[in-house]
Amino acid sequence: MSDELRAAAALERAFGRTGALAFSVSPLGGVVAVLTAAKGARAVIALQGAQVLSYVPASGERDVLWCSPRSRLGTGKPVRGGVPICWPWFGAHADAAAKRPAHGFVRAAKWSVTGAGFETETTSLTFEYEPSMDQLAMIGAQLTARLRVTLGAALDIELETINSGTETFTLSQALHTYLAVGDIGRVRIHGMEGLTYYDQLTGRDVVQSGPIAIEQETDRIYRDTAGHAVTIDDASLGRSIRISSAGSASIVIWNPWREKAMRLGDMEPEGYRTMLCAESANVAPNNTVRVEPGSTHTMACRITSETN
Ligand code: TA6
Repeated sequence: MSDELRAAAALERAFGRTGALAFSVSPLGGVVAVLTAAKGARAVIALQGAQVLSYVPASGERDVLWCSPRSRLGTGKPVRGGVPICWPWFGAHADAAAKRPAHGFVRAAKWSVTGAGFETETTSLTFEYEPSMDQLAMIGAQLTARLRVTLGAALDIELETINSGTETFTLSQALHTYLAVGDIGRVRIHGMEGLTYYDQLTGRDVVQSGPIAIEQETDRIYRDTAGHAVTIDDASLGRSIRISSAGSASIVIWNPWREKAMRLGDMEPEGYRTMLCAESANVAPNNTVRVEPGSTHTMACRITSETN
């Protein structure tokens, strides 16, 4: 029996619940949890990175999340798709000379399952990540990450940062959500109207006028977005996906477009046409979070989809 099968069997014994929660070895390799909830909603979460890979609502429509067919688990790299967790920093580390991984060090790390919850309408699963001694020394703080995924009429993801040390930590983070769309050219994104974004490609601040259309490589950090939900209208699939956030003051909108998609290597050449990242985040320099000693910060997103 492989290590993965042994691990899946042990988790099944410890947390499994018939008709609600099962553990198996994914076709991508690696152990995954499969959550089902009332009325047939389904989600798949990899232990690696505590990464949600799939979310199919009760309506049975197409998966709301996009996942690259070229991604595999267990390669040391994060799966390109689903909801990678950028923590305890977003993007390139502030100390460029230190050659630290982009988006922190937990996206491809092994998280532990620490709890499961079963309610009439929902199934939830909780994961924890304890940084290594080297990682704690790197960040100069005593932090633990906790992720809770709750599946029901929506997909709820909560990322907690627990500071059990004596030093304040300045946190940046993102739930780097990859959404599945029918054709990026027929998508309009609402909810950011009037907000200012930092354009990562030009280095300029821009005020958003009207809905967002994606017609080229797009890499924007909308700031001070608290209270603003994002709605992605997908004319091609005839559905609207809504992402509301809490404990988040930034929203990142990203599509690599053709040339960057080719350079990424783990994306099919035309893969950019069927995906869009809309990320609940807290991004420097305007929207970092000071996590005081003894405190816990929670960032959450709620993803729903409605067919039109
Ligand atoms: O969230 C947008 C972004 O920061 C882009 O700049 C791009 O780098 C993307 O994340 C993907 O990053 P990754 O490290 O997964 O290739």
